[in-house]
Amino acid sequence: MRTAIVTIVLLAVMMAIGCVQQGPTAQQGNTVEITSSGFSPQVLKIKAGESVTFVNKDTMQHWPASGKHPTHQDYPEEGGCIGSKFDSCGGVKTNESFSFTFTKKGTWEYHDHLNSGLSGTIIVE
Ligand SMILES: [Cu+2]
Repeated sequence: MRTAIVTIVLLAVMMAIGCVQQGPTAQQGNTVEITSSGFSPQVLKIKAGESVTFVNKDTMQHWPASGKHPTHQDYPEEGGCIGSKFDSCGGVKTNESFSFTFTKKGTWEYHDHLNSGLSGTIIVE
């Protein structure tokens, strides 16, 4: 009985430590905010396999998509709606977000398809 309790407590402690260690990486949160002045940060460096969440903090809709306008094929993965798979496939509304997982290494420029003057870069290492 006592051994069982000790085992359970040990397991709980190990799980807690596991969570603490995983926390910073799991919740590192590669986030790009979109405001009326554009994407922030302008350049974001991540590792292959990580995802980036684009959060719209503006009152207008924004459409993150691979550069370059109008072909949108810089990011070399097929899919999406206007060229590359790196494409929110529509305007992201206020306080909504779009997440994309980057598996290809490289320097990827993207833009707001609804306002092609706004752009940013994701560097995947
Ligand atoms: Cu475009």
